[in-house]
Amino acid sequence: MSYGKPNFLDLSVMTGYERFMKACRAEPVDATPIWIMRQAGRYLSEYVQLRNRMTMEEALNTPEVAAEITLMPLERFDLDAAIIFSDILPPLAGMGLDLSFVPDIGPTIGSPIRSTKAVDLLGVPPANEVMGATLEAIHLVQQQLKSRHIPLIGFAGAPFTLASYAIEGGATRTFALTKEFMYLEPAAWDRLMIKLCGVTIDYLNAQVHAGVDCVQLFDSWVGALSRYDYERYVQPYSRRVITAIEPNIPVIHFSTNTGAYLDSIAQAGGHVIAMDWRIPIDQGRRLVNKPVMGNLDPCTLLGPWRELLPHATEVMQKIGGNPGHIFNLGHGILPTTPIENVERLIEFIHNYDHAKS
Ligand code: 1CP
Repeated sequence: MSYGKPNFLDLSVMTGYERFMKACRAEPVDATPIWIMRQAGRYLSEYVQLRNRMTMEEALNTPEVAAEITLMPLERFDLDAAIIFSDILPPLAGMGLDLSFVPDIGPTIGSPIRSTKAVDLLGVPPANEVMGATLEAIHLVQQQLKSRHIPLIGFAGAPFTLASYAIEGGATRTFALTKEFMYLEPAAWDRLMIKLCGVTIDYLNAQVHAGVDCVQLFDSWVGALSRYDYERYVQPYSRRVITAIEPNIPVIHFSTNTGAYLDSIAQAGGHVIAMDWRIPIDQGRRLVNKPVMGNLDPCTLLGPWRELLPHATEVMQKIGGNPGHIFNLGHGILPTTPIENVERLIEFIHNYDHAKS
């Protein structure tokens, strides 16, 4: 497809790979790169059909299937990046926790961590041993993507978000058990976070060696904490992970609900800071002083185009042609999203002309 008028500079049309990698380094691009969090998932009928034939675990553990799902959104849409089909939680199973994906409920941990002894029983196995299927899927996807000139994003859960699932056993509204453990057992919390760091660092670097071009660290639920608790109980560990990632690989550091301390999130590290819609993206960008990703509310894709258009325009106007922006939603795309809205949004972002707005 054509991208219409170049956005910021009169450059020749770039590949998705160039557009994405340059945006990570705050270099000028011909059009704003766009991908969509959870782009390989339930809003795609072909994904739903495939999942009717097999469980989440089967899909995750069969490299050919994981590769096929990763490529599904690229067959439909003109996206500038792919993200490997996996989940943030399987590494917890590798550590010895009893993970299952329960249909219509979500991931649950059978015997969550409720004691210091449980922390000490957790293993720290190498990713090659326990995440082999995902690493193999990365190989398979990269064989397809090289000729398409699209980067592949690898990912992992950040230590806090992983710890919250390990302790709560599943989704939670208050994170009360996680915070209670953090306050009551600070030494065990430290041991737990160090183990999670070890597993996450090894897993992200194994993904890099398998061929991903970029990694994203998902700290989806850390916004449950105050700034004080983030800096005291979490930031050192997130920093430890990010600083240990192979050099020259862009790191996207994602969180939600952290507008009040996004500067602190950025100080933990990451080349690109991803934020949700609760903070205007220009305000967020000033706080982090780095390239940014985001930040459209996924619910805006449920409405008609006449409502989606002003919301997407607002994000673009707030960026105002400054280099270092990857367009994305502020959190994962919802299963009820109409496909036409995704198509129109991508076309709109690629053709957006900052000079005219
Ligand atoms: O594009 C993609 O879909 C890539 C694959 C991907 C990613 C990046 C999946 C597949 N999961 C994730 C990350 C993930 N998983 C996060 C971080 C991103 C975010 O905050 O959205 C989190 C918190 C999870 C945990 C998880 N796994 C949930 C959320 C539960 C909760 O606590 O509210 C759910 C529902 C899952 C299952 C899952 N993972 C992925 C898919 C497509 C699904 C749905 C499974 C299905 O098909 O029923």
